[in-house]
Amino acid sequence: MVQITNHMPTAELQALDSAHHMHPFTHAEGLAAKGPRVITRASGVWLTDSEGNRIIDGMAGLWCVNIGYGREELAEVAARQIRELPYYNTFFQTTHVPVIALAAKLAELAPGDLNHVFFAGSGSEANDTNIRMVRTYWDVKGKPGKKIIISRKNAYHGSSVGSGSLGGMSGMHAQGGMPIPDIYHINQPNWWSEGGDMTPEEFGIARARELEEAILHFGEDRIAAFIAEPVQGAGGVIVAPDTYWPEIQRICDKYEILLIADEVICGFGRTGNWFGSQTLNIRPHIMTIAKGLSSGYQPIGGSIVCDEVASVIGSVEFNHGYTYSGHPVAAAVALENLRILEEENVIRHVREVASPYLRRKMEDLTDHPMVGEAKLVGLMGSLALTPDKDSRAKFASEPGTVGYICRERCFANNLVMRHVGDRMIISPPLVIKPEEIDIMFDRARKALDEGYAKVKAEGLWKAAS
Ligand code: PXG
Repeated sequence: MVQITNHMPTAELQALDSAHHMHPFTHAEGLAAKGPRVITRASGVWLTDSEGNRIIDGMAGLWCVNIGYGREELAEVAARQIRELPYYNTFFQTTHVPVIALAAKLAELAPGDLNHVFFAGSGSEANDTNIRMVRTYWDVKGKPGKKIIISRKNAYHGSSVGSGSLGGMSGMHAQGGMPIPDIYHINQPNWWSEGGDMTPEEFGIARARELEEAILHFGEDRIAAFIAEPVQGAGGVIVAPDTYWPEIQRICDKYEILLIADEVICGFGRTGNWFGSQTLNIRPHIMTIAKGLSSGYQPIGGSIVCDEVASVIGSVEFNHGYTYSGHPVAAAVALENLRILEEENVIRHVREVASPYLRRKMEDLTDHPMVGEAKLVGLMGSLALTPDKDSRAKFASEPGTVGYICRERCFANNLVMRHVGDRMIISPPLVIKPEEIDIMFDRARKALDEGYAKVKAEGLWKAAS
């Protein structure tokens, strides 16, 4: 077999990649024509590619590398665990020390009586667990009619058939027979794009009331749960108006339904607290976790479940689980990651240093002709691009055209900053320092200037009518 290494020429790696590797959410022919960037190593907030470029990672990988790259301690823990016990399952009346320790630590960190953890290999798997768990909960409680899970348009909850159905991404639903039955989507609290003439406060209430309307429409006896991200991530870092979550909480309290907070992105410090539910004052029955749980060093996810739901589920045999539920190496690495987040006060750094600094830099950027709203919670931010700030106009071009141009300019300037439609997304490792935020924003401004010039040159500086 040919030895494939970091030292092969980029073009050869790209050719092999195109020949054999199917990428997620990718138009393969387009990528093959262009060639993917080959990332070879990383340290702190910096990536290196096969051409030797140093790229600043404004996305923490995929919203997950919270403690930054290259932490030796995690490598040590993984190696030690592989030597001691690389794998054992948690199915047949067995357990092991890493999974016990991680579950106990999560119960300590999670708010309220969220004291029980069902592990999975990813956020998608965890949300599939949640679908089965909440429906089983109501079955056991003698209310089998309660099956419908209410979610939101433009939410992201994963890519498996179940979690992709919970998500509200129309492009995903168009492929492969989704959504599954008994999932219903209400509108998202995206004031900038959908708020019309309402104030953000009015709009927040109006969008929250859609939950109540849906409950009344189907009947409380048919609704199992409501699921939402505290701050929508993949949908474009949509921060709900201040009035939204209190109203959602009121509605969930009033009717007998379970509240699932999908903390896959918001969890583990991203919003300036351990969980987004704490930042937004939400009291969920179940939290979905993944990503920052291990800072992405190992694939691991799970559901943190409240006493009541765990006790009802515990009264029957719950026929559910994954080979890698509570994988010992992933659990040990996650535990070490939590130790670092805690002992190095990373979340306090987010709240007191990095987030206020990033906020100033983002607000400075709103003087750019293309940048409308700047939104930030903790270290999760977005910039809305618009041809007319006053009217919050959309571009006349296909949504995402301008965002893509700007993302390409970021990439060319060795900055990873993504676009979702015509919003630019920022979600750096939580350990980012002010001087690194400066570098990120020097590059971002340059990229936006170049993007703006290109948008004008291509005749795209036009508002939709
Ligand atoms: N819930 C939320 C809130 C997520 O953001 C998942 C669940 C699914 O997790 P897994 O581990 O199965 O991927 C996610 C994942 C993007 C992007 O383009 C975001 C995610 C995944 C892939 C791409 O922003 N989030």
